[in-house]
Amino acid sequence: MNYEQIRFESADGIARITLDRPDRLNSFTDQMHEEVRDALSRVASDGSRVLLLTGNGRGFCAGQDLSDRAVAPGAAPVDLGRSIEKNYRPLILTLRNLPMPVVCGVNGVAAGAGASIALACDLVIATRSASFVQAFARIGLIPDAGGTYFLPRLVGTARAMGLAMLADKLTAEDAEHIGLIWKCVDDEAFAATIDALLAKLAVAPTRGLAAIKRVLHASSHNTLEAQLALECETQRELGQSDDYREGVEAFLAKRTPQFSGR
Ligand code: T3D
Repeated sequence: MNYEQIRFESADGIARITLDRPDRLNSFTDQMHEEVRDALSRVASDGSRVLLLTGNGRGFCAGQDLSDRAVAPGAAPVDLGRSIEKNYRPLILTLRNLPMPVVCGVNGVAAGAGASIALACDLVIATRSASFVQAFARIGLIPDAGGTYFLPRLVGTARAMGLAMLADKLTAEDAEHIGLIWKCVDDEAFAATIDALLAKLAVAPTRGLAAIKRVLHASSHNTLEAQLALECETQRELGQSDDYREGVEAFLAKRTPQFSGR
């Protein structure tokens, strides 16, 4: 597929998807969804060991492209459920289920479903000038694309309620302070920080990282007993991996491990 609204690169175990409609703050159209879907299916099978999702220009993503919607007074109502079912739900589930770390590089404002998509990723790094806006309430909607799931789990119900109902801009610094994201870094350091992180993750024990992702996410709905059982089962499985053997051998030999990701 030829991409017109995103850019996709994959090399040395690192895949990068860049949303590329800067004049519309990278808001999502049907076409962009299709292109991202296609790129994600390539990431799943091209040997990538880490994925970066980021945006081009001064925004990360402003959610759904609202100019795509015919919502003039008197017009037939739009079925937003259809758009969510077709586009946003599979996107969020794919990001969550990819067996590798997904890094979100929030290069600017993340609004509406754009904010939810960022929160669906595993490590969110934002520029200091970036911001997060739960813009949904401004147009009479609820946080979708997983927003109502991620927000209370990341920052608690009180903060989730305030962010969702007031729809105020949250600075990247405040997002880091309240635990909504992993880190915010100076704008000038953003590209280098992301590159270093991707390089580190691309040679890490990928199978182990995928398991960390799966098991940590499972903890949000498991009992302690079920979680302990899952840890036991997962550790048993990882104990059979090449990377575990290599990690232990390298530790004992006092050398740097060479993880294959298997
Ligand atoms: O609909 C469905 O399919 C269901 C799913 C819904 C999921 C959703 O995401 S609903 C929420 C949709 N998103 C929003 O409501 C956010 C709308 N945008 C904003 O509130 C603001 O643009 C921002 C807070 C993100 C940034 O503000 P600011 O002042 O930095 O930029 P701006 O001037 O508003 O935007 C720059 C341009 O991008 C501007 O176009 P112009 O005037 O230069 O020609 C603006 O219209 C355009 N733009 C920004 N967001 C969108 C957009 N165009 C279309 N759709 C957008 N979402």
